[in-house]
Amino acid sequence: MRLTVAQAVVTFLANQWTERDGVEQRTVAGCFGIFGHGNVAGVGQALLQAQRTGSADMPYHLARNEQAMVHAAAGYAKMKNRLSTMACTASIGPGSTNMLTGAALATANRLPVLLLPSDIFATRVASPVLQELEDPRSYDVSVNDAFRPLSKFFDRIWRPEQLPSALLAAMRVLTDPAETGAVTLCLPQDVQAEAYDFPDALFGKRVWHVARPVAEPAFVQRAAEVIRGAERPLIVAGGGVIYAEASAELDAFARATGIPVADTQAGKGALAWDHPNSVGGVGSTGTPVANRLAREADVIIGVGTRYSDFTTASRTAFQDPGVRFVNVNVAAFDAAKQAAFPVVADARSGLTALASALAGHRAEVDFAEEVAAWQRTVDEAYHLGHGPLPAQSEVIGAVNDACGERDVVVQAAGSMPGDLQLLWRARDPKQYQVEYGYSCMGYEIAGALGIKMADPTREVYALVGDGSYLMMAQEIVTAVSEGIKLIVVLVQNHGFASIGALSEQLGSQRFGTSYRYRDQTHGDYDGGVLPIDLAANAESLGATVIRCRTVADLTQGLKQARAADKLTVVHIETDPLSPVPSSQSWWDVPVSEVSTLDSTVAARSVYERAKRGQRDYL
Ligand SMILES: Cc1ncc(C[n+]2csc(CCOP(=O)(O)OP(=O)(O)O)c2C)c(N)n1
Ligand SMILES: [Mg+2]
Repeated sequence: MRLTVAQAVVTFLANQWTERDGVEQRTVAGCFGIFGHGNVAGVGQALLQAQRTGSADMPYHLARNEQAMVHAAAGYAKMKNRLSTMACTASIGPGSTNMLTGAALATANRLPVLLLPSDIFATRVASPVLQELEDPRSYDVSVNDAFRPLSKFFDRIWRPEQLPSALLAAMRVLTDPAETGAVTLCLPQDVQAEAYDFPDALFGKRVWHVARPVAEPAFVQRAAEVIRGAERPLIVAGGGVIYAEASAELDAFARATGIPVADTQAGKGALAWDHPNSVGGVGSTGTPVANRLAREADVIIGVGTRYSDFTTASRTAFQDPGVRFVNVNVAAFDAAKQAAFPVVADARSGLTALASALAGHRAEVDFAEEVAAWQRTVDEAYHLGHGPLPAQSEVIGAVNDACGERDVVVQAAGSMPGDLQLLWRARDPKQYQVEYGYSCMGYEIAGALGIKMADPTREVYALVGDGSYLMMAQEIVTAVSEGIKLIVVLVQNHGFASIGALSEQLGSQRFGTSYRYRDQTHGDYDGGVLPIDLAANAESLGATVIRCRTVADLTQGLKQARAADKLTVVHIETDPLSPVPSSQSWWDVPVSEVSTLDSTVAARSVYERAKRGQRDYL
């Protein structure tokens, strides 16, 4: 088939399917993009031709920022349990490098995204071309080489002959749950438009079967022995449980063994908040119940978790001197963490195997009363009656109350991920969509867009801080133009509540963390509040905006937003200093060892004391 390289890419992608448990879906369901001279006549022409002639089904979605479109693709993939994603085409130079942060986010979170950055001329006839960064050491280096460390597969198509093997490798990595992440195929702008006689077989329907790898029986037996010997075991449920759709197996395992289940940011919702074995988040932003159990546990059963520092409270969460780990993970890399007894398996097959190896075994761990007491604390935080401005915990409570069983909440950075991890009551495995692998400010609206595209049957609430909003709100325009309804809850607290609190705790006196006028006498940002109106800003982008002052207004506003049929922003101002219940945990953020500031010296001594609790889990 004589096609251009770009036409071949589009035709190929339209014929790739992913299958798991007998269900097939498109591996790459569509393409986000922003055109420039690097892709308008290559990939752009191919997408146009596909649409006009019906030769390939590859819907195109014009984004407003390349970083954001990768976030949308990542959100899409996360919502689809990594079984389907989107491609992203960008022009050469800045259009492509704008995708770097998105690539890192996808890979950090182990989410598949297919990136198609445009690249410099393969022929070099007119080099340097517009937006080419010349490297005097070599002509085959371009800015796109920056994608290499961020990608799980990277290739550059210098010649059309290279395309088939690159495409197959790209699909293999995208659909492998242990390997997946950002996959980057760089497309030089001249090669995109170059024709070649591609083999017909490249364009037939191809199905990528997603495995549920089964654990080695000997490894299951060893792990089961360790769990049988445990007196105070604790399960840590990570994102892998949700991606493997293993909630039913986790539920059965927990009920049969009586072992409490804590969750990570990616794993929240694996069990509903009111499941008899649920003890909430574990680690730096976990519940005091889960953290008490973690402190005393002699065996931790990590399922589908990569043990970020938030989960381990920077390796202070698990304090039993002999604590051992059993890790069920599809990736050997993660299964081996904390010198664990590894069970390299899909969460569903791994839990099933462990459950049968443990038949009849029960651990007697007591936590029900503590959980009940903790839930009273959550109720109080939801209804604090804080004034004059409401507390963030009340906003979270109001959104939680407004949410139906299947509604989705999206967040990524600021003080909200921690507060949500602590306080959110998840009722469905796909309800809690907090991106906390890369915790990227600006992910929220863009990610929510992809999440809603992945499942239009659910209401999607993007909770956005003012810092995140100012970084990346422009996909409101994309959502408006695509007719995609989102509910954006815009939480205005005039700066970084999160980093402000952290700064104060670490002796840095909230330096440079509030959005205020610079005071002309001492130079800090502690002058008056800035005359900005983010609600008006959202309105100017085409959103319907509801301005709320009180929690009662918010409840009313959320009801209205839920009933609306277009993107609605619910705006509320909160008190950045409002209290949140304590996690009774820690996070390692090093404080200056020497300082002439009393605040730093004091924080350093607190830091050194906390640091002594750090374990090596060897
Ligand atoms: C892209 C990016 N830059 C910087 C950070 C570091 N950071 C984490 S939270 C935060 C402030 C977030 O402010 P806002 O969205 O208003 O949330 P708040 O802390 O007020 O809840 C910053 C700067 C980040 N996570 N992502
Ligand atoms: Mg803020």
